[in-house]
Amino acid sequence: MAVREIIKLPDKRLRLVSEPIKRLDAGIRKLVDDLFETMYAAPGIGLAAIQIGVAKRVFTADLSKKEEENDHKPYVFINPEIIWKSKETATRQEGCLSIPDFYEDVERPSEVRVKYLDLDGKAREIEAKGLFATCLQHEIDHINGVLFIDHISKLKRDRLVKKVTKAAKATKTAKKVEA
Ligand code: GNR
Ligand code: NI
Repeated sequence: MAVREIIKLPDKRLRLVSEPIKRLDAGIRKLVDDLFETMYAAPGIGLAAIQIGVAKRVFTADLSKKEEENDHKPYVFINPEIIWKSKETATRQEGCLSIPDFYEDVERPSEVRVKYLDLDGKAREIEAKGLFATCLQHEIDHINGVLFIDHISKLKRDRLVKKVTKAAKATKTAKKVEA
């Protein structure tokens, strides 16, 4: 197990569409171990593989400390798909470990049903509401190269992207000066 580096905006890998997982081998189990360790260390309620630079359709989630609405435990979602979403929506403040120190309200379906494989390759379905429903949609967005800032106003998004791009350039220059 290892805590891995979480990649951050403006890293373009966050825009990759992750590949389906074909075989649940030792490599995938190690990846899932690393996802859990990195997620708990952050700490976060969910973490998609692309956030540690691996473009495979898998994420972990654990909301047991955060809410009591759903049945909580550490979850692994492999090749997840949203098979139903409620017409009713909910607005919730979101954050992302790949976009540090930025929080905005996002409106999404308030309940979703998700089909996925567990770590044993067993097909499962889960229905979620509340923060868990938000988290599942946020993570499934990640594996499709979508970020929560894509759901906010263009003005707010452009402002943020400009800020992080400028900060990344400044860090790069500082590193060059050091070297
Ligand atoms: O830890 C996280 N908290 C969170 C809060 C509101 C909506 C979504 C999230 S997911 C985030 C961790 C993360 O970035 N997962 O991709
Ligand atoms: Ni995120």
